[in-house]
Amino acid sequence: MAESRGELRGLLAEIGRRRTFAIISHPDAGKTTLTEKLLLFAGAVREAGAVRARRGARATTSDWMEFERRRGISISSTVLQFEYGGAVCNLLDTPGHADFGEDTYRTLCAADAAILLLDAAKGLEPQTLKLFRVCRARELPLITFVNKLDRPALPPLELLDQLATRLGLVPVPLTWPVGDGHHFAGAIDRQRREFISIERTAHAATAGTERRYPVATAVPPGVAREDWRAALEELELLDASTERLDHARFMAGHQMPVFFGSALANIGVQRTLEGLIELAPSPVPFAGEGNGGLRPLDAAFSAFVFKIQANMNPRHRDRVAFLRVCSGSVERGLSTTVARTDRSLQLKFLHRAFGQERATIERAVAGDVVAVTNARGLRIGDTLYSGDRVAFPALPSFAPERFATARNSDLARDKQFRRGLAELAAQGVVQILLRPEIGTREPILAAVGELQFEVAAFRMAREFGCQIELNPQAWTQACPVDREHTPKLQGKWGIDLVEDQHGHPVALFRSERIMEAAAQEVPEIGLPRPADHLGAHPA
Ligand SMILES: Nc1nc2c(ncn2[C@@H]2O[C@H](COP(=O)(O)OP(=O)(O)OP(=O)(O)O)[C@@H](O)[C@H]2O)c(=O)[nH]1
Ligand SMILES: [Mg+2]
Repeated sequence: MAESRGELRGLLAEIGRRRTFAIISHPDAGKTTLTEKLLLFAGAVREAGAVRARRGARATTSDWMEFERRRGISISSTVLQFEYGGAVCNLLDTPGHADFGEDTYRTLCAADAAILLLDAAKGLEPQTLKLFRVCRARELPLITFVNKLDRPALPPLELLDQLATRLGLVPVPLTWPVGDGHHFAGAIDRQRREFISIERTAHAATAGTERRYPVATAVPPGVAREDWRAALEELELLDASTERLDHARFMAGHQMPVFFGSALANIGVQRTLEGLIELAPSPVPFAGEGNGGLRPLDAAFSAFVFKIQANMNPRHRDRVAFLRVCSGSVERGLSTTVARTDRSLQLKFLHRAFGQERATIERAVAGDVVAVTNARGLRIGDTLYSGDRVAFPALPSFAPERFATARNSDLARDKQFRRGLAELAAQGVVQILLRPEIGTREPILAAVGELQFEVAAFRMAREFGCQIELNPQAWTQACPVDREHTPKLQGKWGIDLVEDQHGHPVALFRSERIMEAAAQEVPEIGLPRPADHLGAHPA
């Protein structure tokens, strides 16, 4: 607890500078590219990398894993902390692919706001809509960035209409694009009535200087006359028909500010960065589990683990737990309690994360994401606190739908095989299920999507030197069961009983129909109804 009134004020002022937001969307809309460009314009990187880097050129900061760089997709969320304009930003780049949805959902639990990305040619895509619903359930304020206007795009008014009708909230464009495709030169800042363009740089790898032209003057350089005329007409229409941005309505999720641009071409990035700092909320109190109520921001330290990653950097082959600080502050060496085990844990080293890199820090406050190293006993979802006890609600977990047995091709590497799989399971890459009669010899990998298996096999080879052979299995559903009820399922309906990595019983079913039949006949086992079965959602 902050001791004096002055310290308390200082702590709250520090917390007030935090902006912690996640970038979410359907795969490929440009989250990682926008992340990289936000870093570039904030001065956190000098040169922007590309998702598919040219030979010898930089790759992006957030897609740092080898698998990501090879495939040009994000498979895991990344934490990037940087300062800009007096604010301390904790930016969370998330994977768009549904197979990694669990990671994205967990990461959203650590954010105070989200940037929803749209591909201007595609509009609202299914995965974006799904993630939008998750944000709504968590009451996260949303900011939209319409990306890829350097390509032929849907008419911006149509995009706004999609947002309004399909999301059911009021989009408030703060900028407006002029032209699209090759003609896209910049966007109009509606508040300041200025057209903003950006100086071109080689491969848009460095941040060019922004140029602003009052809308009232002649057609700005580089803009086609007809595009300018069309944009001004649309602007007039917008002025007459759209609401003004109201901070309270934005925070309550009724309004959504919208920016337009091209992350790849650097267009609109600077204005979006400024908008984010201005609009994104500073941290608000998190609710504890049960009747715990809200944990005030100035209460003693509390945090939860939303991500675990090992072997991040060849220089630091260790295990990192990422904590979202929810209240108070944490100084290096602080003694905390892990709510799940009631054990104490001293936070000997604190780090600020920047993609694969990290730097030691002495202190972090509510809103920050900190990386803690070698915290062996920590699990995803764990709460850490000092002072009054608190436990934050469980993080969402998805029921796996795909299963494969894993075999180690090189029996001499059995230790690495077991250690590697346990480590990947702890990181949430896949779940590991064990058949008690076979033990760890041929574990079952369980996942939401096929890509998770590929990542697991790739990382087993790279990080643990184990070539694994995966054989798909016919189960389609898995469900945790209390041990006392397992006899009621034993030998029935072709159910297989296995154990998860913590030794808890799990029932495996060969079809959803069988699972429903079992749930009807033995209701006390508490199998999920089909509706729950899509995966838990954050409270
Ligand atoms: N033309 C154009 N291409 C873009 C733009 N932004 C991103 N891209 C390209 O779109 C592809 C996907 O970009 P990413 O940044 O990896 O997209 P993402 O949303 O992070 O993808 P996942 O994390 O895999 O879901 C890459 O080839 C980018 O170069 C843009 O503004 N214009
Ligand atoms: Mg990405």
